[in-house]
Amino acid sequence: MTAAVATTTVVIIPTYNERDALPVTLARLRAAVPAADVLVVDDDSPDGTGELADRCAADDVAVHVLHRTGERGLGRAYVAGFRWALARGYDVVVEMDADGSHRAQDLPRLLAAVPGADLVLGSRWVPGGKVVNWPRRRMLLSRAGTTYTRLLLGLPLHDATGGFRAYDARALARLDLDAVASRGYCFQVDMAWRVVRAGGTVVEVPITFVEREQGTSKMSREIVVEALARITAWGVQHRARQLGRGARALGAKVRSSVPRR
Ligand SMILES: Nc1nc2c(ncn2[C@@H]2O[C@H](COP(=O)(O)OP(=O)(O)OP(=O)(O)O)[C@@H](O)[C@H]2O)c(=O)[nH]1
Ligand SMILES: [Mg+2]
Repeated sequence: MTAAVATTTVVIIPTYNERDALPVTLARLRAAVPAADVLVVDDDSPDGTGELADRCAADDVAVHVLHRTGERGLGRAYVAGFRWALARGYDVVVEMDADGSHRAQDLPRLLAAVPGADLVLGSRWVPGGKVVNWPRRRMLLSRAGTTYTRLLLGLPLHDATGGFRAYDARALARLDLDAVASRGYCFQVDMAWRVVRAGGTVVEVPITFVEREQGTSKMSREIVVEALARITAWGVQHRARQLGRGARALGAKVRSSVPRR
């Protein structure tokens, strides 16, 4: 009889000025999924979140901290975290916000869906999914972002912008992380789009998303503008490729209909 090999999981939490929220999130996460390790990726937060994370790591061997200096941005922070996780051989890599919006108690359901999926998305916009205390403006932005993404990229997902997700590390390792240029929240669309284009399986699991109770949002006009510009550019490239393929197929048909001499 061969012994079952335990799956190893790391939850990556990017932080920028999350001093009040981080300890609560870590405590809830460690209670809900004690077997998972945690990697906090802090971008030199002026409020001391990085030092606080170091103190949490000193008290708990499952908690690790990656300090990035001189650069900011959710996308690059996650890519640095992914590289850290892949270098250490974790089987499953989770993305989770520090601000309490992603509930640790939903994580076991996400992890349960990983076998057989390359990416499991925690989804607000599938039956059973919910949003609590979100201003109407944010709700509209999220719905509009997902609809735009579906239309332009043909991405068959209900919540492509969400940041509570679990990757099979093998699928993550197959992606060219150097090519990921997205900085803000379009990073989430970018990654889902890459998994789908690589032929990967994406599964959506309903989650309850709770508006942050502490700290301040990093959502800005720049982040929205970047998302619009990048998703539009990807969409145009995608549709041009589809047209090119259609034209080539038509060419083939036309050629094949010409009688051979
Ligand atoms: N390392 C790092 N983390 C970031 C950066 N920007 C945001 N984060 C973290 O990414 C997570 C999501 O950021 P939020 O500000 O909550 O963005 P949001 O969820 O779209 O906005 P809210 O609805 O206001 O919460 C949080 O844990 C942030 O601390 C960044 O530049 N670097
Ligand atoms: Mg948030």
